[in-house]
Amino acid sequence: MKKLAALVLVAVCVFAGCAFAADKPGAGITIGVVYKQSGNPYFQAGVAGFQKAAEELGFTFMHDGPDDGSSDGQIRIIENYIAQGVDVLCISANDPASLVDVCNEAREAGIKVVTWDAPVDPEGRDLDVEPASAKVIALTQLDSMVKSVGGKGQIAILSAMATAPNQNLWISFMTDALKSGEEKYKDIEFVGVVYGDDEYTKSFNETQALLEQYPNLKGIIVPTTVGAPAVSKCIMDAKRNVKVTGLTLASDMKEFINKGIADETFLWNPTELGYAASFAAVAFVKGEITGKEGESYNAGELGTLTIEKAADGGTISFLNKLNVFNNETVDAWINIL
Ligand code: RAM
Repeated sequence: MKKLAALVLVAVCVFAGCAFAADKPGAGITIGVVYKQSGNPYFQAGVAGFQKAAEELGFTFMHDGPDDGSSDGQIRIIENYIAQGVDVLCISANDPASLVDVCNEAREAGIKVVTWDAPVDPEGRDLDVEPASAKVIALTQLDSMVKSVGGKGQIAILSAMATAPNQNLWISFMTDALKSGEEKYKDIEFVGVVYGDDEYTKSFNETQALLEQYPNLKGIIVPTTVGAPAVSKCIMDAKRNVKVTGLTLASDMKEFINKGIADETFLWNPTELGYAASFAAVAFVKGEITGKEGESYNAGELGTLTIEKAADGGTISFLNKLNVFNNETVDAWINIL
């Protein structure tokens, strides 16, 4: 008898569980997540955000990125998602222009295109979701570097892929500021950008070349989580007095912050970015938003996010969160990022 009661209870729970899942706003929706490359912990943290939102909203999702960080690899993944009939794509692009055609192919098939982290050009997307305004992200790093080098000397940038839309936009705001004639930048000499392609070894080797070419180099801004530990390790091994700042995971940089190679670095929480993109994706499929300026959507724990005009002419919404990692704060972050 007891056994039967237990069985009935299990059956009721399973049934109730299913009914509950079906009631969730994202039930029946499939999201195809595409990121710049596999094996990058930043994107693994982003996927954790999709997972968290999937539990809350009831959608299912697949995720993938090319091993080599190529656009061709991303195009193949997107074509595969189109063939599988996903409802919405959430993409972090390696190249904003080369994904436009395949994204429009998806849109013609009724699939919504939300970009997150690194946008596809406006003509190939419905909405971009970003952590903060590109100008704020750029000038936070530049001003931090200016402070670290005491306002004087040669600085360089080590970026990700040469086509990366997010890094390129940040770099353009930094170089514009350096050319602006503003007092605080007048003794800074910018020597140029090199590309580590979001690969550790390439980033390390490019740093070595920079250090050789510029014996008086004072600092390197690294707006990529993959590049930052490689640049810092190279500087440490070379025993050079060159400062680092940039966008980093706290866990990657603790050692270098503690050693004073970086005074401070920055990042939003990529899990929150994936989480927010999920809510935008579901709102699109449900017809609650169309991606127009002035609309807003519920982003769960992150509150309501509004859609604004983006600098590239498309539309965008921001989390507006940038965390700083320094000797005081880094320990509190290492288990999160
Ligand atoms: C790398 C990627 C990503 C970027 C972060 C800061 O992981 O290039 O796109 O947003 O760094």
